[in-house]
Amino acid sequence: MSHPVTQDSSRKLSLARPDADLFCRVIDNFGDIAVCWRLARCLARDHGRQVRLWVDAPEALRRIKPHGTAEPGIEVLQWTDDTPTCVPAGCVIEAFACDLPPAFVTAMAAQHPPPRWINLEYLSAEDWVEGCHGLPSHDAASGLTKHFFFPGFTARTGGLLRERDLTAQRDAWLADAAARGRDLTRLGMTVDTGALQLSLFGYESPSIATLIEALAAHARPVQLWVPEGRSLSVAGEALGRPLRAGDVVQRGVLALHALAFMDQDDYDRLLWQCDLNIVRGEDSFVRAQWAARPLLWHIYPQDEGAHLIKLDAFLDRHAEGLPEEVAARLRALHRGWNSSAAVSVHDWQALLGDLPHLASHARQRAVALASQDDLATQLVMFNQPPI
Ligand code: TRH
Repeated sequence: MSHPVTQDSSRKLSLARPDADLFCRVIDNFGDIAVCWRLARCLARDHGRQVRLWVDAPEALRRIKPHGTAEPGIEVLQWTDDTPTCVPAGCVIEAFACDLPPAFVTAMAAQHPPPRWINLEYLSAEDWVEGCHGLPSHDAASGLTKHFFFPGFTARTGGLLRERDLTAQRDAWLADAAARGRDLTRLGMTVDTGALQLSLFGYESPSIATLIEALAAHARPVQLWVPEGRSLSVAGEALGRPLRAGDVVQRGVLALHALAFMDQDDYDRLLWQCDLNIVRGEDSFVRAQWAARPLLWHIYPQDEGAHLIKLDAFLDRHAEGLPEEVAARLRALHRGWNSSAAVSVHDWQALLGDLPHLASHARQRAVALASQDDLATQLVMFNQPPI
């Protein structure tokens, strides 16, 4: 059932009529395909569904799954202009309003009954999401109805992507020192157990320079793990030398380790073992919450500062229950990190001082979020009869 992504438009489809067709257009970076791949895998692994995943830029998928995408129940196909005509699945998911191929929509309209057409939206913690989740929208051209499916943080949204065994896997890994040691060595990490552990996966930010300065002067040793990418380039500029995977740079008590970009599942392990994770976009942001560790979110920047409204909406929910002054500092730090001005060394030091509060808070938040149905489960049930 599983096939590597192919560039060949003459490929044969191996799933006769799967349960879901999932279309993904990669806008930039990895988030679009990261979310779609994870959803496909949850549908296949946790719900036994068969999924055809159509992606226009398979190279992005290869970056997060460098060892391939062989997975029972999932067929990954390149979405090209000459997408073959095939019988659409009972559920067709258009990720992030990516516009389905017109010929495919025509094929959907020819089905009786037509497939359930889902528009999977980006994640937001804003209040309006509850009112829009599940709403139908009439497609005049085809006469079909599509439904908006909004991920979210509350019971009246589509929930968050979470594998059924994720918490158990995380806790087992953390409890098994030998497995942990093996995995971390495999990732090129030599962990100093006495050192504060941080990971950094964001976009460009001038605050990376002040973060390095604050960590270098911390009261105890620090290891900062930075996978290849945009933040690593900025860290290199701050340190006055280009950084490549495998490089280690010492500044005061800080050891900055440049890591090779890793498999998506390995990235989870990096998050699990850190005391603070700086994450970005959508998928790493959600994974940091399932890691149940303090996080700092580099939100994907949008025109006219629209992302700052989303950032505030998340912080309103996330900071609930934190002591007022810790919440205020966390909010100010997020604002600073997501602006073009640098966070001060003093503010970074305050964050490090707040870590014990933030750590127990992150554990409570993860438990509360995990009590809601996950996104794939909700999607299966959203279809009546369930897909
Ligand atoms: O890559 P992102 O910035 O993705 C995006 C896109 O820009 C997208 O267009 C936008 O809509 C969306 O954000 C909001 O960040 P994200 O979502 O965190 O995706 C990164 C994925 O890469 C995530 O699944 C984790 C994974 N990853 C690895 O697989 N290996 C690694 O080494 C690292 C650091 C990350």
